[in-house]
Amino acid sequence: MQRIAVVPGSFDPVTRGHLDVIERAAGIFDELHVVVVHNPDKNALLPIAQRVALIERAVADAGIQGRIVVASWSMGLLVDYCSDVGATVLVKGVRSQIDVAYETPMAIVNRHLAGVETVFLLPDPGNAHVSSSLVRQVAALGGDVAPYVPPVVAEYLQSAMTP
Ligand code: COD
Repeated sequence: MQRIAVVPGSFDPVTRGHLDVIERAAGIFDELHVVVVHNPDKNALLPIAQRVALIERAVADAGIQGRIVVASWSMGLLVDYCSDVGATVLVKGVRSQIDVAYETPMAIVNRHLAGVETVFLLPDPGNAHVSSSLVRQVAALGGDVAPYVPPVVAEYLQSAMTP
């Protein structure tokens, strides 16, 4: 049986922390969907189509594009996307107790709604401090984001933020 999983996120923008989780999840599952979802609790920087394009470039540059589908979802429940593509597992990265507290109710509800299980991966310690919001802040203030994001994202942010 094909094991299909979904890695959802805002990915605004995709970071080295996200890419690490995506790469490790791709090693566990037969097919992986990386899905950009609008998070209404966050002020977005990049349009969703741009986030999708940057993830596609980053996974291609990392040489892990083989069994990875990059998509976006704005049609309702995330578990409906899972059902559309035959995915039975969500993969989330958890960096801290704050992430665990945020993710736990969603994991329970997604299992109740559709029987979709959530698998949590711990971050690589070198990426545990990395977040998209930190990247957005450093970029907005003119700092170097290269240590935190794939090269394609660093190039994009540098050109997009330069007046
Ligand atoms: N290392 C490891 N993991 C990381 C790192 C890092 N450095 N940075 C982020 N992550 C993890 C996050 O913990 C998260 O699991 C994932 O990567 C994505 O992170 P973000 O910040 O890009 O995305 P979020 O947290 O804004 O995404 C939230 C979702 C949109 C995925 C969430 O709100 C969701 O699942 N929504 C579903 C809507 C729905 O169906 N709701 C009803 C039922 S719950």
